[in-house]
Amino acid sequence: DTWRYAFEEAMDEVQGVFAQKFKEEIEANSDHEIQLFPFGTLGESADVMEQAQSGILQFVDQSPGFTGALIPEAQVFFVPYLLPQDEDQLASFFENSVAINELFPPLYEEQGLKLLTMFPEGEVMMTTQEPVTSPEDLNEVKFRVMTNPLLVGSYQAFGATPTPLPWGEVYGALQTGIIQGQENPAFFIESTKMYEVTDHITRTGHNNFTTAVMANLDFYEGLSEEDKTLVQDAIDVAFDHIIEYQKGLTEESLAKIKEAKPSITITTLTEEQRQPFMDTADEVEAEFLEIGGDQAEEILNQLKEDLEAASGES
Ligand code: 6CS
Repeated sequence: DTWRYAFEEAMDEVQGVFAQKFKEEIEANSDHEIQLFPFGTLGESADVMEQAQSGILQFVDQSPGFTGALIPEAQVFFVPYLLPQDEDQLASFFENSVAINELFPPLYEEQGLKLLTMFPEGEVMMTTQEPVTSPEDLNEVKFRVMTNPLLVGSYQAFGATPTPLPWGEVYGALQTGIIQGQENPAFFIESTKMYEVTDHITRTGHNNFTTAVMANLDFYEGLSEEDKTLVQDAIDVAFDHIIEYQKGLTEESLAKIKEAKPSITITTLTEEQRQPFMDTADEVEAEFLEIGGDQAEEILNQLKEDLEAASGES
């Protein structure tokens, strides 16, 4: 039989590399086949999620940037400066987190989804048409964010005018001036040529992109024990692969951007310049506790504990 797996990126982008590894493992170890659907083949993230919930798709990769609209607790990933940038610490956190491995799965199940894994996709950077060194520089800047209420709140706190849009509209909106900025990891800024329609990259260090791989719950529960193990093992192999694959990717991607567009500026904000952005974290955290669902507080506290544990291990 054939299992359908959709993701929000192209085949050679991070989610695609993960999906290809998953497919390779499943097909090498069983008679099942995986059919991959990259971004653009089945609609926007919101459309794809409906297909996964209804069982048209067996697997889906969707980041909390979109799932946060469905599962309010998943918005926790948009409290600024919560996640570290250290790659080893992040990998250990995602692998061992009690919040991710125990608290989130029942919340995804309520939406008909079996949460299989979450993994990091890299440091999130702002790309804008004017330079940004302080929140004042974001004043009046229409800044595209994923359709996640807390991410909207976070950019409001940063002083920008957040504009939630599905991914497919971002390039055109920057080109026509409807928006003047967006955020994403370096590999994605490079592969989707965001540098063609923005002139400045700013490393504020406020987040690392998180994504999640899920199965349709009824499909997953209908699998034999053997197939469940097959799926879990393939997820574990793909997780290790994607962590390894991303080593050095941020710097390589920035170098490619600089080569393609020498006039682009890439600015890493100093601790002092970051401070006013960091100062918004408490306010955004408070907003999360308001809008993050019944388990917001439990998830936030557990996540902080898990991060603390991961910082000790790496
Ligand atoms: O900004 C976005 O919407 C997209 N960013 C990434 C890194 N992956 C998929 C997502 O749709």
